Amino acid sequence: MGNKIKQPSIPLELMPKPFGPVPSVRQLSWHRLEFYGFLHFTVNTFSDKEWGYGDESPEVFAPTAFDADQIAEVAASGGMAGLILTCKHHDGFCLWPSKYTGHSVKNSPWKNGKGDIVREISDACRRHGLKFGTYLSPWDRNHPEYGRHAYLEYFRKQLHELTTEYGELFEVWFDGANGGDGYYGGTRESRHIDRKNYYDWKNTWEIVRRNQPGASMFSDAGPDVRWVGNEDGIAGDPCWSTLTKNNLYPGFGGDVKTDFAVAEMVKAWASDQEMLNMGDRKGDAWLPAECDVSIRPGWFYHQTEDQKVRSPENLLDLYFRSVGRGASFLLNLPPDRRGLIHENDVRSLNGFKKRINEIFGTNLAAGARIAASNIRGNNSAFSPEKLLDGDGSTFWATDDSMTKADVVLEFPEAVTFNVVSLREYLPLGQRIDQFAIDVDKDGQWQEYARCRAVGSRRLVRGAKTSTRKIRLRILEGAACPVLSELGIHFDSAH
Ligand code: FUL
Repeated sequence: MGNKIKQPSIPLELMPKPFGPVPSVRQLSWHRLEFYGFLHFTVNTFSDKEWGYGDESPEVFAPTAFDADQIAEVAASGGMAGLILTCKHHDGFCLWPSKYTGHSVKNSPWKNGKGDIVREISDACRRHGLKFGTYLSPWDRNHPEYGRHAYLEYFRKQLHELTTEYGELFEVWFDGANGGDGYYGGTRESRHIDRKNYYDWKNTWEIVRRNQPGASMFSDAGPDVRWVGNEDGIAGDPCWSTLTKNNLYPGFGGDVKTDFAVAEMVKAWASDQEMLNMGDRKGDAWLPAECDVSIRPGWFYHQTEDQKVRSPENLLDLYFRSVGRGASFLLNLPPDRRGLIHENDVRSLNGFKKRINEIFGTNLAAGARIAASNIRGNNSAFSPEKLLDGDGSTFWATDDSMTKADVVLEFPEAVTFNVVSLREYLPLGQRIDQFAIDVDKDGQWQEYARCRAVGSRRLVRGAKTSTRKIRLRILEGAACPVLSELGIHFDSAH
C-alpha cells in the first residue's frame, strides 16, 4: 500500500527549499510501510494473562501447532508490510534461546527446547515478502537484577543478540511500561526505576544504530517514531509529524512516581497524551506517530475473546484514522495456543483487505484533465499531472510566493466519489496547514470538506457525491505546496 519515493531528477536550484524538520532516510522508508502487524505471543498466551508476573515456568510455553508460515502468510495477504514480534514481554520469557538466561524457549517443551520462535518468524517474514521487527521489553519482571546496573547490561546484551542474529530489522520497539511489582528472581517486590536515566537511552539506542542503521526505533519519545498517545489506533486530527523532543524520553508518559499531587499528575499526563496524539506544528524534530492497536480487546490471545474480534469495517475506520492522518497503523494479531492466527482474526483481516482493494484499486482522477492555478517556474517538471502519475518521487509545486493555490480536475462525465487521498512530498517537509475540497454543482463550487495537515498521507472520507469537476484548494501553508499524490476514490459500501 506504500508509495515509492525516489530522488527526483530536477536541478537542485529549481527545487523548492525544504521547510522545517524533514524526515531521515530511515524515516522515509518507514513512512512507506503504512500498515504492518504486531505479534503478541509468550507465556501469557498459555496462562491467559495480559501481563505475566515473571514467575511463569517456561514449561507452560507449549504451542501445539506453531506455524510461522501461516502467521506470515495471513499478514502478507492482509496487506501488512511487516511484522513486529514480542521477543520478550514484561514477564521476561524469551522467545529465542538467549545466551544470557534460561528463562526462554530453551526450557520449554516446544520442540524439546531446541526451537527459536524469533528465527522462525523472521525467516517466514522474508519468505513472504514482509519486513521484520523486534519488541524487547525494557521492563523485566523475572530478572533478579531488574532496577540495578547488572540488568541494564543484560538488557543490552539481549538487544545486541536480536540486532545481530536475525537479519535486517525495520523497526525496534521499546515499550514505555516500566517498573512496578514482579517476581524479580523470587523477591516478589515492587521496584521503581528512574525512568529518565536508568536505561541510559542514548547509549542503548547506539547499539541499534550500530547494528541496524536502517531500523527505525519506536518509543513514547522516538528517536524515530513516536507513540500516538493511545492504544485505540487513532491519530489526532490533525496529526503533525513534528514534535519538540526536548525533555522527552521513553516511558515519560507513564511516570507514576512523581511526588506532585495526583490531580496535577493526571493533568500532565493528559496533555502529554494530547501532544503525542496531535504532534506539534512548531516542533523542531521529525517524529511521526504510530498507532498501535489490537484486533481483539487484549494484546495476547484469550479464548474468551474469540467473538470479540474487530470487524473489517472497524479496521477500515481505524485505517482512515491512522494512515489517513499521516501516521502508521500497527495492528496486533495475537497467535493462539496452537501458535496460529485464529480463524476469526484471519476472516476479519481478509475482509478489511478486500475493502481496501475495492476503495483504492481505482483512482478515478486518472481519467481527468488536470490544471493548476500556478506551476513552479512554469516548468513542466512541477506540473499538476505529477499528482496522477502514481510516482511518489514526482510532485506538483508552485512558485515560492504561492502558499495558496488550486488544482482542478475535470472529468469527461460525472464521477461518483466519497474518498480523497493526498500525499505531500515528504523530503521537503510538512508544508500545508489547511486545504479544502470543492465539488462543482450546476456551475457553482460547493465546499465538500476542509481539513488541516496533509503530511505522509491524508484521507478524506465524505458523503457520496457526483460531479464533473473537483477542486483542491490549498488555503494555508508555511511554504509553497509540494504535493505528490491526488487520488479520487469511490467506496460503494459506505
Ligand atoms: C503496552 C504493554 O504494557 C502492553 O502489554 C502491550 O505490549 C502494548 C503494545 O504496550 O505498553
